[in-house]
Amino acid sequence: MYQLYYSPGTASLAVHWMLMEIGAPFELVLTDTATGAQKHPDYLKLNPSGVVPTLIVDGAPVCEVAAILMLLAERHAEAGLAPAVGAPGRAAYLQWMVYLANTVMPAFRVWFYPHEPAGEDGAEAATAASRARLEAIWDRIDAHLARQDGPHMLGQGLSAVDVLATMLMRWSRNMPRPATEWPHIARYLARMRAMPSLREVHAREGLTDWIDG
Ligand SMILES: N[C@@H](CCC(=O)N[C@@H](CS)C(=O)NCC(=O)O)C(=O)O
Repeated sequence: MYQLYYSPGTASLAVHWMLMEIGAPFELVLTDTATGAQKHPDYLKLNPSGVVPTLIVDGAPVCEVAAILMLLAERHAEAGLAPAVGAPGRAAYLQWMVYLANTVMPAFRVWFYPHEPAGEDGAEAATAASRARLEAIWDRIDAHLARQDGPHMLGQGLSAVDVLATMLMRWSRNMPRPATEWPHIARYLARMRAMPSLREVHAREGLTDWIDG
C-alpha cells in the first residue's frame, strides 16, 4: 500500500492520477500547503525540500514528482505507462520527462514564487520572464503535438509524460494566456479532461475549476 502526501491541485496531483490509472492501492495523507504543513519538522524528515508530493514506497519516502512517476511506471510495467528499456519511444519518454521536470516545472516555480529568484523588488520582472518562458514552452509543445501520430505526447499510448504534462498545463489556467489557447494543446487537453481517472482525481481533491473547460 502506497501513502501519498498531497495537497489539492499541487504537484502531487500527477502522482494521485498516476496511482488511479495504475489501479494500485494507496492512502492519501493531506499535507496542506495552504497551512504550511509541508514545512512541519515531521514532514521535513520525509521530504527535506519541504514540498509535496512525497510517496511512501515500501516504507521509504520518495520525493520529486517526475522521479515518482517514473518509478511507478517501472514498478507497474503492466499498466504500460512508459516504453520499456530499449523499446521504441524510450528516448522520447526520457527526454520529455526530464524536460517537463527540468524546464517547465522551474518556470512555473518562478511564476508562483517570483520572490524566490528575484526578491520582492525583482518579483514583477521575474513574473514577466516566467510568463514569456512558459509561452515559449507551449509553442514548442503545441508544435510537437501537431506532428504527433496519435493523441498523446508519445503518440498512440497514454504515458507518464501525459500525466505530468497535463498537470502542468492545468497550472497555467489562471495565466494571461493559458495553455488552452494553443490549438493542438487545447484538443489534447479536451481528451485528457474526458478521462474518468483525471475527473475522479479532481473530485477527490475537491477541485471544481478547469476540469470542465
Ligand atoms: N521539485 C519538486 C517541486 C514540488 C513543488 O514545488 N511543490 C509545491 C506545490 S506544487 C510545494 O510544495 N510548494 C510549497 C512550498 O514550496 O513551500 C518536485 O518535483 O516534487
